[in-house]
Amino acid sequence: MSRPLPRIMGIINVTPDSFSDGGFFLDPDAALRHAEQLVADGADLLDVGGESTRPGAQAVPVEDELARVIPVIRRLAARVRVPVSIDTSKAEVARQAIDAGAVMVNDVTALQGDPQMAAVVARANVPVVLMHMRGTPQTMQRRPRYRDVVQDVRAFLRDAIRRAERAGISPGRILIDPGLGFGKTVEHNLALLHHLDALARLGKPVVIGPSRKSFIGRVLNVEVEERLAGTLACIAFAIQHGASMVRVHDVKPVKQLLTMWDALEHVGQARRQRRSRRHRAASPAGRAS
Ligand code: HH2
Repeated sequence: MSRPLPRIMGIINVTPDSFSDGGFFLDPDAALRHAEQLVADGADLLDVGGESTRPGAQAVPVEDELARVIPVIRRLAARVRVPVSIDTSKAEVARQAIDAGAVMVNDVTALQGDPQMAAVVARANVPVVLMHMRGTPQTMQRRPRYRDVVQDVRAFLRDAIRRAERAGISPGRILIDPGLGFGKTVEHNLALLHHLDALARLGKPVVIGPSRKSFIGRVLNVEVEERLAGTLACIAFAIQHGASMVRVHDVKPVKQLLTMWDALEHVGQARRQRRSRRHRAASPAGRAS
């Protein structure tokens, strides 16, 4: 049986300092034009963020984050036909974003960054992405160490799911994410992708965000603008290992990858079905029926 194809979450960074597209979409009109392009390219949903979480990024005051994301979310909710998610770890930003039309919360702190976040999500009854991060963006890349990265991240996400459900978030509204690049070495990121099935067995849809990240740059020895092929390889690998959603900057090539993948899956499935029909017809039991 083939799995459904992952959904494509297109990234809209309304920030001056994101690691790969900082400053491009600060103006709400530019953000809207970019969003429309991502939807035309095949995005199934859009993730709007107003605070960079790149290693070493400084925290943004709540008023600044609101001023960046709320006008954009309002416009997107009125103008684009796909759901909009808010990428924030602040409860007040999530609350106002939901009021402005966001229908999902993507929290890189897995509800631990703000004590009010779980209640905001539970009350609004919207889906939430719980992501693993070690430390904070300021500290996370200082000598990251794990006993066993896959088991440690799995245990963190299992506990995060329990906390979310205890806070009243509906079990069917929870997604999980290993947090590629968040407090991980190159080897940690590769191991998490390689063993994604172990996270998928927690029973929640798995989101992954490898897009243009530095572990790809380190493996291929390329700068940020040359990481598309590496991103696509991560996504192709993750599809086979249980990813349900991919968070990406370059929607068009990812959509092409998924469409091609689907065509290949279907041809294999149709061939298997034909062979098993022939096999049944040729067997004595099959002939008798
Ligand atoms: N990665 C980033 C931000 N948010 N959310 C989830 N669920 N998973 C991720 O892997 C993830 C995320 C970092 O990427 P980007 O938004 O492009 O950069 P920046 O944080 O510098 O804005």
